Amino acid sequence: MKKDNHLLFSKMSMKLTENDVTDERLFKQRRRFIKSSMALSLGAYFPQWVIASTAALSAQFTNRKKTSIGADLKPHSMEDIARYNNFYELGYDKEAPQRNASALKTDGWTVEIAGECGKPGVYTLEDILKFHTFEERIYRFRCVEAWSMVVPWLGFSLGDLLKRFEPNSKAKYVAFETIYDRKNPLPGQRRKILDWPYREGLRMDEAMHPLTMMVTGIYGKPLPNQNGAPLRLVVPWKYGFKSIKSIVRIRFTETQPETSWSLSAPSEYGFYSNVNPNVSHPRWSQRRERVIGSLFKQKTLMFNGYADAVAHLYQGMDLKKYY
Ligand SMILES: Nc1nc2c(c(=O)[nH]1)N[C@H]1C(S)=C(S)[C@@H](COP(=O)(O)O)O[C@H]1N2
Ligand SMILES: [Mo]
Repeated sequence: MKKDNHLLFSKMSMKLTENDVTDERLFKQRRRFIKSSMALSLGAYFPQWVIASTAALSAQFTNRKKTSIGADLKPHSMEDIARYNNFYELGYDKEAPQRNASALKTDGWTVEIAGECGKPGVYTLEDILKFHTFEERIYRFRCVEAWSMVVPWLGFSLGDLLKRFEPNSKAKYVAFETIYDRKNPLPGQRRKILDWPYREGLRMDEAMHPLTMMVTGIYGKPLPNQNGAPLRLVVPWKYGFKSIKSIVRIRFTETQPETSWSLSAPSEYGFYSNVNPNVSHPRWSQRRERVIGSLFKQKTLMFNGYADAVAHLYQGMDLKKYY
């Protein structure tokens, strides 16, 4: 019997109260409210809807149970986040994933856990998600192509999930794979643009780092297919291609796993691929980034702004090399 993920998610999101996540509509209203308060002097007339929404807004933004991670960042709109994508399985131009989103079927999703651990097996999505507390974290997201966004992800620390499978002492790395059905490939998988399935990996300490996230939603709603439904990785200090989408397999390994982009162009896309403005891509600079939906470029930050939290993981490594 197939499980409907949307049913599963609606059960799951019922556990989240309204105050736990950023509702995009309220977020926009709040900004409008702030703008209008600045524009109007004290005692000036406020339109009724502004007054009516203020109580809900203050509850939404002061009482929600969410981490403060990224509270200072302004997230992009859902339209931007769900329209401008890289998801080669669903096509190669930026809007193709949205166009072809319905080709990805997420009903009855399972994740195989394999390799160096005590609890290998095939788990349903429900098995994977139960026991976890969902939280919203607003992260910077920096693609290796030198564009960036800010996204309010919903999910939990990957480490909390991995621990449940009892990785053993040989587990030095974690490998991830995206859905690939040879007999029924997704539109973008009919050509061998990459050696399918899309594969990614992390060193164990990177995978267990509390900032590394297993993501199931954006703006408090289930992930759009084009953003990697029903389950994806987000590693905010690494270039976007490390954040593999629509995961069906997780394997604990003793040796560094092969990763799709390194296989396809090893001199351009390394295993580590930490965001680093001081090391150019062979074909372009990484100093600055184009902010999606804006005319401006901004400076790229070391480790995408997460250096305080993650730099210690790379002590002794030569950060001038392109990893
Ligand atoms: N399976 C899979 N995962 C993927 C990709 C892909 O093509 N296939 N693209 C990567 C790249 S290059 C980026 S920048 C991000 C984009 O995530 P977004 O579309 O949610 O912004 O997904 C990453 N994960
Ligand atoms: Mo990317």
